[in-house]
Amino acid sequence: MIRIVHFADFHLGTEAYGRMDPETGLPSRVVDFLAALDTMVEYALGNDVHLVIFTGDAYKTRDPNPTYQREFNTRILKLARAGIPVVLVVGNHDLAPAEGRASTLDVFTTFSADNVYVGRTIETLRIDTKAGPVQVVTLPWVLRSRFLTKEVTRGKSVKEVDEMLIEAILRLLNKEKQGLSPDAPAILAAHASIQGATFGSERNIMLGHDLLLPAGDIADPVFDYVALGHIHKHQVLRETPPVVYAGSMERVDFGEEKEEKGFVVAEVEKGRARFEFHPVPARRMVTVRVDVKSDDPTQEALKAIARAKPKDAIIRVSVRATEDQALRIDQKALRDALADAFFVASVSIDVDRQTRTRLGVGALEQLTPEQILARYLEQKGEPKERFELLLEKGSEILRKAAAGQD
Ligand SMILES: [Mn+2]
Repeated sequence: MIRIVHFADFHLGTEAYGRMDPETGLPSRVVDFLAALDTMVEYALGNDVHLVIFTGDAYKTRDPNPTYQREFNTRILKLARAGIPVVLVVGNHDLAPAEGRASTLDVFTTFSADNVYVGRTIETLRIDTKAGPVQVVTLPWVLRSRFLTKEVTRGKSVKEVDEMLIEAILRLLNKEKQGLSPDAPAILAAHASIQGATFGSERNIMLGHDLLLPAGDIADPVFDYVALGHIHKHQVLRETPPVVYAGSMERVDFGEEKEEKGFVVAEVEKGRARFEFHPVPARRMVTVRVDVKSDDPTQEALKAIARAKPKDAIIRVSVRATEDQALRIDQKALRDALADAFFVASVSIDVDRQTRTRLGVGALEQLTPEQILARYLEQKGEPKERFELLLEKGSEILRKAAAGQD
């Protein structure tokens, strides 16, 4: 039996909702992310783990600064030097945008780091672990331009191009499947969207133009475990073989506030696998919404804030009130109640839309992009139905943009 730690979507360099940490000189959110990574590394070192698989998106950007690279790479090397092979699958955030340029993970290949494998093409890695050999088929994020030439796609619709691309990927994947040996467990490690997966609570799969790979080809019984990355919400798509999104280890935005964060531990042998989700103590993100009903709006808001347990959380507060109520809200009392929060993302007081005015609190930068969009649409005097539609569609695009197309 081979014990595997599977984690994904690390997105180091996510700095939003934090400050500079004076002790480390790093953004405080980066400190959070590294703590989550340390939890995983310590688990792997202390629990006889034989293989670590990372299914993509190490950094927030494709050109992370040297400090972030040092922090991530040091931890990967710590595992490798302890005799635990590490497979790193290239995600869309890791990928160099142009042919010939290096991905953020290529450094391990450049220095031929022992025990570190970078999956940047569809290929099969044969790795000897302390518990025996294992085969890992890697399926990194696929760039259209690497598979299909302009001549081939000319005049084709988006849907047709997608179909051609899926066909090309599956053809390569099938070749790898056919080359697998029946003697060792086989794992598929992919960074992709798979049909049937659900995005986070606030995300909508239809808007994103992600290539959707058919679940049937991915959940092939030729594999004993399928490790997935790309979608930040941890989820299990199939039980046999297990097809698992590890999910991200820290919250990237408020869209992930209700998701549990962590990594997966799988015990895999030929023909069977058991797995378990291991939560990490990720930073809480909380949205407090208060729809004022009484004539003591401050008390009402304070109660709601207390219920949300702001201590050490990233918190945003949105109070909806009539113009009258809004004027009576003691904003200082609200701020005081949030004093021990990790970070206050916003405190906004929205005057009920029917009055067609909106009372902003503080500077524009304290509003969410959605709130700013709502203001803009209101000022334009959009009719109600159109307003709602534009706000909904606009918000979706904003969330997509904020999450960096992942
Ligand atoms: Mn991704």
